[in-house]
Amino acid sequence: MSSHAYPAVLKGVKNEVAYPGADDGQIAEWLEALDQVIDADGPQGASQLLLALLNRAAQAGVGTPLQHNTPYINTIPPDQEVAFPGDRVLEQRIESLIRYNALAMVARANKYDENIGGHMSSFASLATLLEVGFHHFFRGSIGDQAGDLIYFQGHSSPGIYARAYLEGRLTQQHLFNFRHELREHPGLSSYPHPWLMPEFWQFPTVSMGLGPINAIYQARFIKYLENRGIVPVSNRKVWAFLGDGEQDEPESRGALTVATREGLDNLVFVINCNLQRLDGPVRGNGRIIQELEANFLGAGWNVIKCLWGSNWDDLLARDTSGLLLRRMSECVDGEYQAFKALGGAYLREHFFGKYPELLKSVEGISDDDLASLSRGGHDPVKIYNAYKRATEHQGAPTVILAKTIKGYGLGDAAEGRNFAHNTKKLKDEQLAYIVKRFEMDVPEKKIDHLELHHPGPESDEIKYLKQRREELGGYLPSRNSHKELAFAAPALDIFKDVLEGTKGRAASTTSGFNAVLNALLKQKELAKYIVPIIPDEGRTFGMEALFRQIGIYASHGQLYTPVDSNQFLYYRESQDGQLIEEGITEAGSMATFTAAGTAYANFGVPMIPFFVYYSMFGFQRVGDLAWAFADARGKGFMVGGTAGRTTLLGEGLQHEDGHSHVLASTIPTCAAYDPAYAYEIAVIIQDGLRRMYEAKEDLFYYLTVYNENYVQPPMPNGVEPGILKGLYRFKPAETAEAIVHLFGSGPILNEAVRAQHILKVKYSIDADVWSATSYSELRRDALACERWNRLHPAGPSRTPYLLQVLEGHDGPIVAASDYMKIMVDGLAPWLPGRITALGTDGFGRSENREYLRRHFEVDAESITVAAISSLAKIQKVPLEMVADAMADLGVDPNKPDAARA
Ligand SMILES: Cc1ncc(C[n+]2csc(CCOP(=O)(O)OP(=O)(O)O)c2C)c(N)n1
Ligand SMILES: [Mg+2]
Repeated sequence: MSSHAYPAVLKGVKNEVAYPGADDGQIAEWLEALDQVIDADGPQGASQLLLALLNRAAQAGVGTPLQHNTPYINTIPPDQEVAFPGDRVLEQRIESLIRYNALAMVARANKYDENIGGHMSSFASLATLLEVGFHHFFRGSIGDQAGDLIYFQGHSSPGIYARAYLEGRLTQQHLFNFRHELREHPGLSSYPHPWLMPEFWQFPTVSMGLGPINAIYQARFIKYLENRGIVPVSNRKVWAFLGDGEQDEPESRGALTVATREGLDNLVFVINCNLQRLDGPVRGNGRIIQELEANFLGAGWNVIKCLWGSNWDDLLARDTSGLLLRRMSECVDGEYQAFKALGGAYLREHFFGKYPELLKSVEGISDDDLASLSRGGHDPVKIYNAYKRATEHQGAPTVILAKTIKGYGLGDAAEGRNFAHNTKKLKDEQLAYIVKRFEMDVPEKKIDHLELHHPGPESDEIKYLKQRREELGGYLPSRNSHKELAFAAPALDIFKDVLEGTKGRAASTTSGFNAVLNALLKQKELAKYIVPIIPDEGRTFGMEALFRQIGIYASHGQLYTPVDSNQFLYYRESQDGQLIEEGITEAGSMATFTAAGTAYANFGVPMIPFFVYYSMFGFQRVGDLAWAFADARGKGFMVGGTAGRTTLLGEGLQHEDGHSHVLASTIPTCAAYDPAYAYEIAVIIQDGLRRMYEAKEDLFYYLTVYNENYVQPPMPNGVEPGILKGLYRFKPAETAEAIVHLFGSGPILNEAVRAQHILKVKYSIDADVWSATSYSELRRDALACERWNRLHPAGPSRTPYLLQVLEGHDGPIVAASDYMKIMVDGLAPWLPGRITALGTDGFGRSENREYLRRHFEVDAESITVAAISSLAKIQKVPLEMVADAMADLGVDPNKPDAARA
């Protein structure tokens, strides 16, 4: 007799994949032989035999049938389970308390503040999956032990708060103020937001799909830090609790093979397969668990299905006909949802009733007992075993597909119902139902008033819960902002070469940026913290010297002799490589940027990421990841290369970026700069390091760098504050007081300088040229001053930097950049009627810079005409001069408007 868990199932199932005309007898013989091997040698031996058979078939030219699904039962058979090590009774009581408090918190919030929101059903399905982790697996950071990093399903936050309340980390007041963040006693944020609760939440997850991709790259980043010797090797895990509906996001599944390629056995995904998303079933007509299994197996993950609770074990063991397994496998998720929602009698009739023999097998079981047949994700024994296997698995990441019920325990009103997701209020009797259902001991008065229930610090439950967490290293989630961790920013003069300019040689700001990066890489203390991240375009940005110099990170080292090994700058991959060549994935690069940019909090090491990419494929491509980066209080530099709609020549509409600065300006902690010259970059990066890592401000930077070559001038004296604040006078009119001012950003500053010359030589007009390094910083400062003045009308009033620096410089302003006009227009309220914006609104074209700049009217000639036109408007020059200048400079007044072309 086999010692295996589901022998009857294995032996009884007919061969459903047989081809027409297959010899049933022959197949039966083979199956029997296999059964014997399983009996004799166990699953390991059988698995070897199957592999050998597949190899033989392949040698004989037989196309081997690929099957990326296992039967619809638990991956771990009962006889391979270990005993549950905890006190099940106490753990159940603790879980019930958490369920109760989470519900009371959300219901209370909605009772007193209609539509304030909150979710009940997601956590209800996730509770046991989390609790087994909290009691037995999730390690905190303590002493030498590196804690686990946990990505919680965002909308399960009520349960996490309820647990922290039992732990004594959050007070009743906190929970009463759930979703009341702006009151006298600020409460709890809706979802995991480190920005809002910096000592608590570590990872923003609620935007579907960001948790999974960030978790994968986080696990990879741990290996990177370990391989580079920056943190000690540990067995800390990254856990990601995810929704089954969430798996439809491309970010959820798009990076699965990264995890196998990198051998991330420090990563565990737990997918809460409650078969539902917000509106209805995830795959009403199919089986999401089987779909995910195939997907993850195909990507090389270790897949553990945890589908059925222990009370199915016996039924499965008795399934001599194989009909139960067949029935389990053939039902679609829409049916499973109904089986749970509609009760035991329905289950009997529609599930077991499909086959008379199957129906017979449950004859002696009451409807109530049928209804209580549980799912794997609600059974601590099954979950414990799945987690144990997952954490012991080596060489590959693990996904646990846990079958659960949305709204579990909430009763008929929510369990498995399509509207479960939006259940926020409880009917009067519902909380009482839950108390009864989970056999809790909560005073009726508390239930009636939606009061929380804490059994007191001396209760068995709280003592047990605290002891478990103590043994595992402390409470989670917990974010350590490492406020004590800081380093002194290097002095500006380490960038001496850059500050001196290129002395007549033409070079781009991209190469200026590279020079800055190189100078940083020469800093003894700081160099090791730098993490350059590139999604494949390193050569485009002239960064290939770094390949050899600091090496490309490769977890396996370099297993081949690179084709260019005879060259000095060969493609050097190494296990301790510093540069991350992410491949063509901006989302993946952004996830690495996030892991690196928050390493100061998660690992206590102040990593300094530089994410260098094609600016067009930045914010508009991965904007939500950038938003989450800011929420996570990420630090670092995003560097948008090949910037500028007219500066990136030839590439056309999909490549030429004229709006990433608009998008960058929407992120509150992003300081965005559009520098014209290399010395500006040096000043911005030096100050960025000071602010982020010395002064410990939570912000990050966006810089655009361009590929146009021109002479990089030396830094004029005393311009540093202006560079940082966003504007300084770069080249004053030479002979007389200027009557018009030209602002320029990026390479368009050179066009302004050329316009200054044309204005003087051809029209005897004196103009000042200003470098506008950041319209968004100028506007933020002006808005802050205006707000202050509005709220403090009695004064003294504050003057925006913009007006301070323009003091005494009257006359119209023409502001031109390679970005949209709206950047400039943001300053209009403080310069009424004074400023004309020239920018690159509209779709790009494949052309050279000369034509592109004329098309978008940001070339010197267009700037000149705009300057004369604005002077004519205030009668400083005769009106005819405008038409004359247009004719003279070849600016066609009837040409199409680029904004709409
Ligand atoms: C990118 C994004 N789109 C939409 C939403 C809104 N939303 C919140 S929860 C949810 C359903 C989640 O379903 P699932 O992942 O299955 O989680 P469950 O609650 O069932 O555990 C949706 C669509 C979101 N949070 N993020
Ligand atoms: Mg779901």
